[in-house]
Amino acid sequence: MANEVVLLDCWVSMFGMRARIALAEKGVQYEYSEQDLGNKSPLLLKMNPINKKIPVLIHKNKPICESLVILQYIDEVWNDKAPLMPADPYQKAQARFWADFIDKKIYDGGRKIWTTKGEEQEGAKKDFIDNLKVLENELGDKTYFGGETFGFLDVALVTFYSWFYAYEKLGNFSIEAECPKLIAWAKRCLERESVSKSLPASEKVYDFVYGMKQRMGI
Ligand code: GS8
Repeated sequence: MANEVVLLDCWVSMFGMRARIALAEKGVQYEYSEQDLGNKSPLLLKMNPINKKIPVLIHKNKPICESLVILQYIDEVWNDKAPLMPADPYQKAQARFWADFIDKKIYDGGRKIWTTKGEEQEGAKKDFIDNLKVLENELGDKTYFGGETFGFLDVALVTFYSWFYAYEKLGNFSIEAECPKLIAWAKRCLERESVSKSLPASEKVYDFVYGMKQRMGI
């Protein structure tokens, strides 16, 4: 592998976007390698034989898997600028707790919205909004989740924003009407080049999800 840093990724993945944002925040040059998840490459299978999922960060030929692990690795290796993790152990624990909440509730919750219909979908939308409100409450009146500086939890959550339009359109509801402060935070994050350049256009994500829904026969 010619490049010291390679990211195995897929453009529409909110997990892959996390790694992209972190690398951009740190100013790390890397090779972006788009993966076909319908036909996994020998490189992906070799680098992530356990989960066989993207993203995988390959640094000096060694793989790092799982987006939250990747974020922490990037933060520790390129520690000369843009710290992502709070320094305080308690704040660090809190950030990890909420990132885990996002992975468990927001990812699965969002998926439920576009894979169900009728009463099930209504329930999925309610749960999703309830969980976003929990996060909005955690944000409070702060600029970012960690306070004044953009950090780990902002990276972990903001990538879902690129999927919100698809959830809204396919679920026929408005996230902004329910969680205005969270949307204002997401827009604040998007003012950063690291974020705006790492997130695909919402319409493109919608087209992708719509296509997937059709392929799945939903
Ligand atoms: C999730 C990665 C994931 O779901 C992380 O990195 O944080 N917990 C992991 N990757 C998906 C694409 S995004 O939905 C993936 O690679 N799927 C391929 C498959 O499941 O076969």
